[in-house]
Amino acid sequence: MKNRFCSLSFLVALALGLTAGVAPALAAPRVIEITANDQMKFSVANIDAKAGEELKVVFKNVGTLPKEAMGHNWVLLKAGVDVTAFATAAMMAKDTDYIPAAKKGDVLASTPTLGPKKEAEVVFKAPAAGTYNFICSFPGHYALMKGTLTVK
Ligand SMILES: [Cu+2]
Repeated sequence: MKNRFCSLSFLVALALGLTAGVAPALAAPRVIEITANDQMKFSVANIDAKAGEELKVVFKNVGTLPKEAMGHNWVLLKAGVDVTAFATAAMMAKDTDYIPAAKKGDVLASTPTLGPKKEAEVVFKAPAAGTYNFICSFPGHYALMKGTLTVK
């Protein structure tokens, strides 16, 4: 009797999981916390990952200056993207949250631009092996606010 109940519970859980289209709890994405501050610094300079691994970047602006003066986002670019060209175009892209519409295809993952004490998260799969740049594309920030995702 107990066994039957267990396998029934398992089937129900499985069905629920399939219906919801969610992965089992064991496959939850690995969380990477990154903060950004008024000194234009990310707390993380490099992220190591395995190809295909699910990652969740939890991004926090821990600064106090207003968003208009010191907003931050986290933008992961595809391999081979010219970071300077992207960031230069992003300066003019306030209306699209500093992701230039013409260069949307250069982006693997990104968060909205955050004001002080705000938080956002983005879930994505680590791409193929290689090195990928991430930046804050708020005007003038990318020179200091940059890092890499190293996928093996
Ligand atoms: Cu920034």
